[in-house]
Amino acid sequence: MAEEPLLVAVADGVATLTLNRPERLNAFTAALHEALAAALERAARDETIRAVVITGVGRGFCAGQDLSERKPVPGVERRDAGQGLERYYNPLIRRLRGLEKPVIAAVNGVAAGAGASVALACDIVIAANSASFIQAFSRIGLVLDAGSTWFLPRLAGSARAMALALTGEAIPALRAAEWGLIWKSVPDETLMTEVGALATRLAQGPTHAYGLIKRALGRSSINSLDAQLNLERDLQREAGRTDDAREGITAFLEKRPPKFIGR
Ligand code: T3D
Repeated sequence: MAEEPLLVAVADGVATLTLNRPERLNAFTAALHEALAAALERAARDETIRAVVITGVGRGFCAGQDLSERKPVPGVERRDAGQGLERYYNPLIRRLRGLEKPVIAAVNGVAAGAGASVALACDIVIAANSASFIQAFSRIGLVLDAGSTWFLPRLAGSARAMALALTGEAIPALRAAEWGLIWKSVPDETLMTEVGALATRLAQGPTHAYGLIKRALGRSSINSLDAQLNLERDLQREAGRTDDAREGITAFLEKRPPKFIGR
């Protein structure tokens, strides 16, 4: 039987989604996209899942689109390279950003092309020191996609974004952290322990409030300050009505750790 392209494990409120095509540095095929979409939809629906981790098997995190699925055929009309974005990548990035639960990318190795975009679309990115990020698109005559033209300048600034995009140079995890592209870079051997501890902590947190925080920060880059102040007011109203806000404040006043239920 063929190996599953995605391994899914759920424990202690954390869904760990592991891209499993190590011989191709976990490059995306249609089958991998479909498995990942199903796993993220389940994570959105299932109340017992309160945090998601995305990582890869082997020495790569993800090398973007599997180019063997895009082999040009001589004499055949050139394919529509926007089709894969419309069908798979754009819904994936929207799913990651729209999931109202924390998503952590545990970048275990090279993240290239849309693999780098997917990492940057996650809420918190922790990379192994040996990992790297490559805007590989221009190396093969394509344009940055899967959100990279949106994430890169916002995270790294426009000068760095432009140089990374045009040169396709690899940026090591440590520098990516220094530049604010990712949250942090850690020794390879501690990556999964650190990510596991963080994911477990987040899975015990105020999930509903986390979702609202994601929504607010997601809107901040397009909203005026005025609009953002109004949004914060509205979201705070919603957060303030949750069981978790009641518990958080009570626990603080009683000088004990809060016990959040995610609602
Ligand atoms: O059409 C649409 O849907 C548009 C959407 C596009 C989205 C995109 O992501 S476009 C960008 C696609 N990705 C790339 O261009 C990256 C291609 N890979 C590389 O440049 C290199 O593999 C890396 C720089 C990432 C790593 O280099 P290295 O030297 O560490 O590893 P390697 O030897 O190149 O790769 C190991 C194997 O994985 C190798 O296979 P082999 O020779 O052992 O049989 C290699 O061919 C394979 N591999 C790596 N990336 C891909 C891949 N096979 C298919 N597709 C890949 N993307």
